Amino acid sequence: MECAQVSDSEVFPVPEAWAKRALMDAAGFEAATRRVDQDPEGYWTEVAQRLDWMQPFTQAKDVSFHREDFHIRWFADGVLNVSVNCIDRHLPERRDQVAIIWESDDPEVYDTVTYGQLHAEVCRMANVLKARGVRKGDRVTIYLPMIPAAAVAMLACARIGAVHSVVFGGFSPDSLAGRIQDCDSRIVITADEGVRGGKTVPLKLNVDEALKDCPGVEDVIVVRRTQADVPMTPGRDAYYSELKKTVSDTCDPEPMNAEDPLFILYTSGSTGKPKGVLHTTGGYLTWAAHTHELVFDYRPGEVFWCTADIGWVTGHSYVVYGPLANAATTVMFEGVPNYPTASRFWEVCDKHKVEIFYTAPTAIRALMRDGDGPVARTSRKSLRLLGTVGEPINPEAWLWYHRVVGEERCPIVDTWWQTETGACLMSPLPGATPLKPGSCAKPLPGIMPQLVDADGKELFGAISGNLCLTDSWPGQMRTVYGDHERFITTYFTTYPGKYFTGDGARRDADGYYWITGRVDDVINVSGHRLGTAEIESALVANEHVAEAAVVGYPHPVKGQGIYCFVTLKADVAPTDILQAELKGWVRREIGPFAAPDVVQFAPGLPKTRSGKIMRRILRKIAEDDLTNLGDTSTLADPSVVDDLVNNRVTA
Ligand code: 6R9
Repeated sequence: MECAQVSDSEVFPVPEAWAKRALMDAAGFEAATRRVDQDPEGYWTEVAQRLDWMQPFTQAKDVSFHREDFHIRWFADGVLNVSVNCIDRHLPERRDQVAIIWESDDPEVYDTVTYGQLHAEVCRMANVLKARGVRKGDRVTIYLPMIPAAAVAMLACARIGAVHSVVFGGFSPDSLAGRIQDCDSRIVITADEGVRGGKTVPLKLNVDEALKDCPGVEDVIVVRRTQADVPMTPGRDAYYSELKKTVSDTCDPEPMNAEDPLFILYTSGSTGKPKGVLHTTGGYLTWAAHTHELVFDYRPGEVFWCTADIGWVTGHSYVVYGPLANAATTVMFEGVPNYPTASRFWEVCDKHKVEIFYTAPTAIRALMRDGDGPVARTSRKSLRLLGTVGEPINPEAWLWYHRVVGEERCPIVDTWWQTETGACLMSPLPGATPLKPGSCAKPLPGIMPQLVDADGKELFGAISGNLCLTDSWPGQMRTVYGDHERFITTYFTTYPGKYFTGDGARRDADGYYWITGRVDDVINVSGHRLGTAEIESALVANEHVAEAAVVGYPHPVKGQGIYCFVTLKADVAPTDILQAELKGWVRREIGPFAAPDVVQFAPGLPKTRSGKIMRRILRKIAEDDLTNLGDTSTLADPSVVDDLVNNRVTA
């Protein structure tokens, strides 16, 4: 039975001091969970009171996951503005409180932005956008490094009702172009260059390259970061530093309906090109702010640091929107964990007196390899709470994080969620939940997980299955931009009437959830989500490649590595040079974080007689689990498997 295995795991009780100080202790957690069950409308109405509404809503929840009557609406007739909730309403008491601490890549350089300054900056950027013709509902692409201007640009869009689409600065020109085209944005905000780990990233040059395929873009606003001399196209490109001189530092906020779009964020799925996940105004902000307070036991003014890039959903919800809605001091870090040394994270914690620190397991595993020394030589005494997100954390890394970084004093919240869910859905609460290393513990009040078998039948008790959610929450995505049908088919048809997460999970006898990873063709590389189909289509776009199949395999630092099986065109010789070339090719086509770890040339791929590639077999080979290849008798040509096994490449 499953449970035997689970009961071995060590349990870390809630520290007494935490139970006392917590906004929600164990009893409170139970009460909230019961309350939302008995009176959902009352519960959700109360949760949304944390925001300032220009016009109150009359109904909190209005949802059906059934195809005949499919709709997801929260607080639908309420009116509010996100930038007002993140800035203006804090001004009377906190004009001079630091909103953003910017820690640059260079450890000698940092800056702070107060709420008062943030207000003026956001208004200026909003006015610049308006002057360039941006109106409510228009899409604005943001391709910026981790500098305060990135948060300013997002909030400026929110102020005037424009819909932002932030594209991670690590994406290639091609990936950027695809995202600009898909949402048809006429304007791009970028920087001359980004800086990471002592190296520059040619953001403006990437934009120029991307725009060769985006004739619809009329305006490029360039924020100066390095002052590099970059080409400027007259009539199209302008420096923000010039534009902002011409506008006022006040800007009336646009009253937005709760269900008006706030942003689009592209994410990888199991098929086709990345999907534009659309989030709306009222529900998203309610959920980002509520979970930021609950999960991190957050009180206004505390110094909160989420290391994620704003190009990913974690950066949206826990660098910008959640913290700022809660009047936080949020740290924005431009650099990388190991530059200039493996002590960097902890030095930044000491320098800015960080109280709550939130990062990805891959960073922890990478730092763990350098041993305890780089951690031990810092103080970290300001730290009270640690968090992880993005992928399952292995118990070894969890224990190291707990013992070495947190000195057994700081609870760890392992937060499970997705781009689609807007913010956290399952996590321990530091004052309420005993911790089990590697488990994201329990659903937050109002979240209804269900495990189902392949046929969609509900599974009870301690068991593994496919993870669904049977009901909505305010921060749920509302559609795939431009393709509502794809939204419904992707998430609500595998198991009709339920949202399918794409994750597998195990529930133990205590009702704790353990995410086992994706059950679809999505892989998670260093916490970055990638579709194997995307990498395959990048590979087959190469002139030498006839066919490709990509799978993930366990990687000690990245979580998963990228293993590519590539069939070359008939007249192409399989050389080491070509192998390296193909890795570089994918890197350039998608972005550096998508570079394959392994390329194995395959004269043939294992296919069924109907031509379907049997990925199960390829996964086993990539994992080096050759004893257990399963039934290969249904293959069109079973001998291809022998060739693949004999020529397996070690990373
Ligand atoms: C927030 C974010 C979502 C996928 C998700 C799951 C994995 C995220 C996790 C986790 C185990 C956790 N994931 N958090 N797995 N434990 N605490 O990462 O969004 O980039 O959309 O990725 O990441 O597989 O389905 P996103």
